[in-house]
Amino acid sequence: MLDSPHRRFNPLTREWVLVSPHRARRPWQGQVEKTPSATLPQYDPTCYLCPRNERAGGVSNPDYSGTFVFENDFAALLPDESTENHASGHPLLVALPERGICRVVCFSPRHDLTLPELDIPAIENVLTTWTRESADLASKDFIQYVQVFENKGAVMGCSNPHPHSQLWSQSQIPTEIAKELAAQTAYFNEHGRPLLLDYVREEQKRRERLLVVNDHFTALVPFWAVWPFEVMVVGHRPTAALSDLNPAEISALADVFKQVTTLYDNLFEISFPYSMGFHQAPADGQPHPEWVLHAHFYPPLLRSATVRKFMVGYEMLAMPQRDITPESAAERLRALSPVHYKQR
Ligand code: H2U
Ligand code: ZN
Repeated sequence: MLDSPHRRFNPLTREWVLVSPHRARRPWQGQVEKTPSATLPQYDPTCYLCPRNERAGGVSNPDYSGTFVFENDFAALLPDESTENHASGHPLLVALPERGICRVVCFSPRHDLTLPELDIPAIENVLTTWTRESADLASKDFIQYVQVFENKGAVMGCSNPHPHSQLWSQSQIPTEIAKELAAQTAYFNEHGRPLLLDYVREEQKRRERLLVVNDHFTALVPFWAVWPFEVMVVGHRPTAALSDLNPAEISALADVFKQVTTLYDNLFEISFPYSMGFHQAPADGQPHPEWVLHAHFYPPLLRSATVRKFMVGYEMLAMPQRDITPESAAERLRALSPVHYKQR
């Protein structure tokens, strides 16, 4: 496809990304990441997420067998109403109170099993846990948005290798969601159809960025991807939240998650780091016909297990930039074995 420098438009956020396809060939003498230790024990007596162990706050985990949910002991948001006076006395100095609830979800008691290594029923169990917890948080009158996410790997700031994820819920709509809401609402008002359904239909015709397609979900490298091996998983019908999914859709989503994360691990034959999260519509009590539930995977690695893409100088100061095209990233991922390298 396009081989010379160009920019691409992200219609979900209405932002641009600079694409420099020729640039991945440049030499690298910079930082080399440590590869995560290949073998972890099934149980680690020093892990604060393993069953029966004590967490930092002094509470002990139960002897859990499926997923395990707890309130974050160091939560970024607190549910209590603030009694502080936030007025600064100047319109250029604005601070507002923010309330919320943060939870941690362990995928399973196994310290050593990441998403692609879990079987489909166990992944479905993770999905139904995220669904139940999201719905519970969304039902609180002061909550307007629930973010489900997983930081995986030390390079993404994950604090513990025991596979886990988080839910942060808050009283205002966060920045990324506000951008996606504005774009999807404007598109829906103009065309009468959800933006993401039109997008997925077009990608299914073109095929060059597709990774995995089943009856209910499509995984692809978005046309406007910023991260080298970024992936988006999109539903095939308008759904505002995880709780709108029926059992067949949950199974289909588990299948796509297993396949995508297996391809990821197979790319460099390591446990592939990323930040992943769902974008659900705001929990604001309004109908959201414009919204299509989707997940974003943002992995930092670029050309090997040890060389990452840095979003620095130009990206911090001007706009995001990528080195390989989304089409070549999709092609590389598609060419990999669907069987996890540890199971071969
Ligand atoms: P990350 O690895 O993605 O940072 O998630 C771990 C979370 O677990 C983190 O938000 C919480 C941290 O606050 N945590 C506890 O709630 N209890 C503990 O004993 C340690 C970590
Ligand atoms: Zn553990």
